Amino acid sequence: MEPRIDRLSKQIEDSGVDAYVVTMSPNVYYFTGSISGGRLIVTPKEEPTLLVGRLNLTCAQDQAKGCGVKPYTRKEVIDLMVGELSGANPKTVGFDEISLNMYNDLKQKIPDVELKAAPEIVRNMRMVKDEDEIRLMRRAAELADLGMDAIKDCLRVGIRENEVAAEAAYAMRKEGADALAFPFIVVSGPRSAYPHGGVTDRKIKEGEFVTIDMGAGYKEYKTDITRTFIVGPPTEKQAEIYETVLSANLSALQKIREGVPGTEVHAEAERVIGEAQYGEYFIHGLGHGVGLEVHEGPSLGKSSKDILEIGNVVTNEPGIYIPGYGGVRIEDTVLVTSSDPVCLTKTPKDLDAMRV
Ligand SMILES: [Mn+2]
Repeated sequence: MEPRIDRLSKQIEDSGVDAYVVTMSPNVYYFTGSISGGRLIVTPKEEPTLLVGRLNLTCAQDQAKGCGVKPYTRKEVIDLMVGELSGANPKTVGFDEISLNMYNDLKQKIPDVELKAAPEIVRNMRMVKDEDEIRLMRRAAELADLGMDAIKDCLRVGIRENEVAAEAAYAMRKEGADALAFPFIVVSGPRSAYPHGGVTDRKIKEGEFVTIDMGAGYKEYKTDITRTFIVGPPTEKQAEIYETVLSANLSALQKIREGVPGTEVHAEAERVIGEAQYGEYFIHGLGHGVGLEVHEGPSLGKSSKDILEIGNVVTNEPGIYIPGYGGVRIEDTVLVTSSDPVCLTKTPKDLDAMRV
């Protein structure tokens, strides 16, 4: 397959910019294979150049493929960028992301050049995973499942949220995760109504919902999984809420197919939760792409403009959050294929499996 960096140079010409600067580390990795970060300057005709801080020079020289590598000091970096861009004599330069400082510094040197945020070029490329990426994401998902196994083993009355997080992190890292995909969320009791409630030292009590949202990182790729456990037998209301979220998850999963708009997948979950009279408590979009970052394209939500393609990897994470009471979210990382959607995360999610 054509190297990604070459595909980027070609796309530059089609997308109305004369040169492109990659500043986000995951994107630098995507195009060069280097974890060094830096600023990758890509023009349609010349060899791309990766400018890196001296701290990361050896790393970039060892890892970066398909580009030259040059070191910079903070004082030199703007001049070096301008120098690398000058060969293309650009009228417009696109960026995946540009800080206000970088914008102002560049504008002083090249006032007549338009500097344009053009994240969609890279976003659209990264949305469609190739076979190597899918292989790494499958492994990352297996590691997340091992983390969930560890959680199921340790979850009991009296354990603290932070201890639960520690057990899962240890299990995942010991089995080969090189990172956590993002900081843990372990929310118990009334805190389970906070979709992004972090972790505290709260002790878990009998009869509570405990929602754990976490993911493993494996060779730069991430996965995302959420399960809500119930400590002890569920009440009728807990069971009703849980089953509603599960139905929404399973129903939306069947919509995660090539050609389906992100809005439609979200709407399916919304329909199921709404019909159960919990619509007002489903307060976020259904899902997001996952890959080198835990939040990337495509999006599954009310304002999504994306249409699913084969090779997309997205989360499917409906939830119900009742203030003062608690909440449930069930999330898997799902691969869009030419036939049925495939959940990469495989931890069981039927109500019986969630009782600890
Ligand atoms: Mn998620």
